[in-house]
Amino acid sequence: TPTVGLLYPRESETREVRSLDGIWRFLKSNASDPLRGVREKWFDKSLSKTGFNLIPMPVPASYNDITVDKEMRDHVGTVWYERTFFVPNSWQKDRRTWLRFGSVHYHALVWLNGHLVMNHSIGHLPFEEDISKFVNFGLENRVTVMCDNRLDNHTIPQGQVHNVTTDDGITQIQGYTFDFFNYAGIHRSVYLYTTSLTHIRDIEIKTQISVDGMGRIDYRLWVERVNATNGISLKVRLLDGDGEMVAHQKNREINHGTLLVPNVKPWWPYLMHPQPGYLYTVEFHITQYTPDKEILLDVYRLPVGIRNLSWDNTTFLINDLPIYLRGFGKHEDSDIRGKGLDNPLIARDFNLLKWIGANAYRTSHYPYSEESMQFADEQGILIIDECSAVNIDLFNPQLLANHMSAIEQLIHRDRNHASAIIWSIANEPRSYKKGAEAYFGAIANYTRSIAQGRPLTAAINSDPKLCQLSQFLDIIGFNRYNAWYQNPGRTDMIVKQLEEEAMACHQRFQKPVIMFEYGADTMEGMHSLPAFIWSEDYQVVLLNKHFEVFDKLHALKWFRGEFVWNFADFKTDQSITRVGGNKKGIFTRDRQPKMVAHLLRLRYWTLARKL
Ligand code: GCB
Repeated sequence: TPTVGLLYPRESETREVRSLDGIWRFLKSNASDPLRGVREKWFDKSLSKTGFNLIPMPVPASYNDITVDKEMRDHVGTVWYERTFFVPNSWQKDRRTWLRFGSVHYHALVWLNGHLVMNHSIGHLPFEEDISKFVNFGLENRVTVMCDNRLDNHTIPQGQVHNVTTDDGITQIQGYTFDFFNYAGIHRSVYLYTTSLTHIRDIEIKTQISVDGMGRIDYRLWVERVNATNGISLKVRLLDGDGEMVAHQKNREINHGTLLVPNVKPWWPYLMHPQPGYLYTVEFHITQYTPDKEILLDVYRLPVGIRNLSWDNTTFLINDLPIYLRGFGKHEDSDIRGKGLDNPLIARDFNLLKWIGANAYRTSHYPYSEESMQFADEQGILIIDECSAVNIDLFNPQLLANHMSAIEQLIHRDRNHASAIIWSIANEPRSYKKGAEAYFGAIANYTRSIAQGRPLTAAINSDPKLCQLSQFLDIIGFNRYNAWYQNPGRTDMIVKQLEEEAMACHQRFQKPVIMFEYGADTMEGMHSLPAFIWSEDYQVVLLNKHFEVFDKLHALKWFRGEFVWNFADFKTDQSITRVGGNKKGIFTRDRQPKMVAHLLRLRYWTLARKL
């Protein structure tokens, strides 16, 4: 089912936005009885009435690393959040009040003043509801959230909860096969906002540039109209980067239209043009005309980059020029806040991307924050936009439905971003297994039906001879850890092997190929000459060997990009292959360069100048 609430909340003449971020009250329920709070209706009153100890918890943030309690870090099951807030009386008459969560991982139930108002699964994506009928205007209101982090065979991604016997008795643990820590909580901002009764619910735009330099924006609007709104009309204005109006339209047709922009300034990726990330603003005004007056009902402004995207069996073009991607796999991950939205971190990451000369990253292995997508639009960083289907394995109909929903919500949220250029439908699924072909045939068909002019990819580690998924893709992404998981220590076994692997991907499927993952765990400060695994020197040698292959492949045209794993070190579950987390970062977890960053910087800048 298509979801709504994916339009980013923005202030305007007709919209007010209030943040509910800050310190909430928090309660961890007992792992052995995760649904006790639902049974006992903890949402009916303040959580303080439960008699349990409440602790202060920052929102947005993962709750796992905020305390010094191991049980909090490793908690499996539900937690409860609550806060109070006021809604002004001025929001009541002829208006609606919306409550919106940027992301709660994994499953969320939300009550307002004791009424269940939202039920959402799959973290990393926003959801909202019109809460007007439950709001106490001019008085205090209470929002209660129950968040459940359990993953099972039907969740995206999958996981399995099982019992283990400890010295203190039986307890539940969450198993999963992906290596990043299953952080949970209210991960992104919570907003309260108001609109008129008649207002814009959703917008979809498509852009194009013709050979004569004419830009074109086709828009569709979903306007929620309320009874008395006869005589409403739509005014659309397009403003350039300096706020000057360059196109406009006024019509009674409020559902769709087209704007033409002569001498358009295209949206270009970073280092492909002196002015990358050029954005226009489309301004939508909904007005009601009555015999004696004109009433402004709604205004929404959407930043828009105008660009062309095209591809064929060997290449991928932006504004009709072939592009080679220089990038990273990333994570939303940092000390203390885990996966919590962190604007300073986003800003720092974009500064590092620009410093190193990258032009792209993949949102491995789930949709990243809307704020980061806005940064990418503004800086001209290309996004391979991945849904949260990492390592899926046991294919079943309910998983398929949830996977489709994850893709629908992702595309719906990100379709208006110029930076989003490719949809990634999965990372390292067990695509060699029985059932994978029917499953991914269905996923690919569905994604293509809503793909909004973008190609489909996936990050694949199955042998191309056995992979049942690649046949459905437009661009083949592959992950390989030569001289790390395969032949550790043998940097002399990279070149031939990798070349053969890349060729095999292309030969079997006849599509453009991108390397989405390669790399080596590296302890910052550890040195060894000759290079020895885990040392900074080893990471340098390993990357250099890969570059040799990339240069050869690139001459073959169909090789369209290189993404090193990972941008920065990140937290994982506890295992003997991880020292405090995954250390394949080019930067440390606190975003300082390892030695290899300087090598990569030289390469990415050289490529940017050459290609
Ligand atoms: C992979 C996964 C990625 C891991 C990486 C590693 O293949 O896609 O999530 O972090 O390997 O370092 O093991």
